[in-house]
Amino acid sequence: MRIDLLSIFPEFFDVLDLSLIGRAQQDGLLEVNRIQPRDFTTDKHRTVDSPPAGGGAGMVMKPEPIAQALESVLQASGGDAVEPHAGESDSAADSGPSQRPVLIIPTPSGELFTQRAAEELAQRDHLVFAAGRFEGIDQRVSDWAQDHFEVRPMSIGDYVLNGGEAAVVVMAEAITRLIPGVIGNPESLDEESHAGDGLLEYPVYTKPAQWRGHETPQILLSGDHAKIAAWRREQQELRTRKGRPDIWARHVVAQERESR
Ligand code: 6GU
Repeated sequence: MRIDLLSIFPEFFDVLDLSLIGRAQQDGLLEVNRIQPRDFTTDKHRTVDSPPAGGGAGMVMKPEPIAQALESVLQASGGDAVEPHAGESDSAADSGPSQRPVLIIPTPSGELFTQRAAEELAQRDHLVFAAGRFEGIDQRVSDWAQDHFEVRPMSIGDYVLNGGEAAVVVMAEAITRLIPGVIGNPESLDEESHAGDGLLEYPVYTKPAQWRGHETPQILLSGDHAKIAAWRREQQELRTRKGRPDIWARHVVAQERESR
């Protein structure tokens, strides 16, 4: 997978060089590029923002530096993609319908980024994230980009960040860990919260069995794998019902549909 990250603070993404995602890059499973929109400005001050049309607070990211940064991405990833919809006929034979890169625009007004979205995006081979600061990016970038990308405005939750960068780090981590080979033990992916049937994870314990007056549940020390599995399932249901009634309600509806 190739990931391009556009931001006026490209150093924000240095955390993606650590740990599992850093290793995935070293192993060639993942290529991460950072692009500075200021490199595509022509004025002395390398201006990327401008006051909002129609008035109002704050500043808006100007369209041209971001569009040029995105064009540089298209050129670097096979120049023909710069032509709108190019290659749809000739690449259909070898790789199915041609896939434009996905352009994810982090914004609190976007579609909610969920584990389902992460699973879907982990199948793609080219993701581009364009993080805006200030009050966001001129809407025409998104309109223009439709000809070259599959454009997905996405939000990571109902709260407001100062810019899209932290959201990009969250989404990039959730997506890239699903790429085969990035995680050593892929079985751990099936059991965790929001995977599979969407229930929250069960609580986990390790040695010692007695710790500061708190005990590991006896059943986990019993060696009875069927009982352990049943106990874990019960814990998942309890946690979900109590902590995330919204997920529990959806789960109950899905179960009823299955049993009909
Ligand atoms: Cl994706 N961006 C910003 N700026 N704030 C957010 C967000 C994204 N998701 C939730 N809040």
